[in-house]
Amino acid sequence: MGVTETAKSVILNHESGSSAEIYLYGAHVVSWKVGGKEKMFVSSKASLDGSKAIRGGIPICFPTFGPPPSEPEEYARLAQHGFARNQIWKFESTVMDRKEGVSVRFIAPSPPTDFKHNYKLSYVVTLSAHQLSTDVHIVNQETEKDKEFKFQTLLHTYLATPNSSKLKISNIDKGTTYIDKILDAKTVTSQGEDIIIDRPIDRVYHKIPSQEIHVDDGEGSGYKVRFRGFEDATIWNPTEVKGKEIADMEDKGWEKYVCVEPGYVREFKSLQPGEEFIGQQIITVL
Ligand code: TA6
Repeated sequence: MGVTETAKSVILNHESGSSAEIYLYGAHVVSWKVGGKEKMFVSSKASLDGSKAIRGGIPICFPTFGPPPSEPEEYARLAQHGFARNQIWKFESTVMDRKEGVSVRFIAPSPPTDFKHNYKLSYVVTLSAHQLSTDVHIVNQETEKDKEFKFQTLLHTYLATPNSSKLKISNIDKGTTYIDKILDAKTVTSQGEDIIIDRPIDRVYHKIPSQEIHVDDGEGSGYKVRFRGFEDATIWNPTEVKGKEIADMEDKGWEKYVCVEPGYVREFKSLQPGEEFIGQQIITVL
């Protein structure tokens, strides 16, 4: 069968030979292999014992992304990227297990007691021959009229690449604005140019019309990252300049990945009682 449960993770195996492993800690994809090759970068210095968020794979950011906002108070006291990546999720069910794909669903536990919102957060991971699809589902479970639930969410995907200095990231439409976190959060308008990693890159693009980003690894392969529901995307690679400051980043780890991170992060998404948000990321190996 294509789904194996262990004490700490769920492992998917597709008949094509592709596989994926998702830790219950953070519902965190820590491995995705296609043709025997690892497609997720995970730092060899990452903590895998649940003591801190895993450096690599696909961390889920929720209910905030980046440093918390200054208000309201219950959001202001959250840690960077929220708490979902540090929670122990529950493996709920196998959604399908056949030729078309192997798919499983996880449910997040209740929020910390001082974050008083009634929502349901679930995550569906689907593996097929050359594709990994990861969907975040958020439902506002309040019943009282007008009790909205606001959040940000993002999939902080570390795509493994052989040499980040050879990468070319493209297909971000001309005219899309981004916040350049390296340039003191300056807002810049994209000219549709390719992104190369020749210095630290940390950009939050707002509402990318194509909803599709291409990564050419410079060695004949790469990825297509499509997203639906999510509108924004961050592109991040710290290079040596900033990567050396990250305690759990392996030496030269920044040369082995680029983060392409679909999300809903430039604004807060608001859900009315009973409303659902679905954010989908579909990564295809090229
Ligand atoms: O998505 C990029 C980013 O927000 C960067 O600014 C950088 O700090 C990175 O995430 C890593 O965050 P982390 O909390 O996992 O160290």
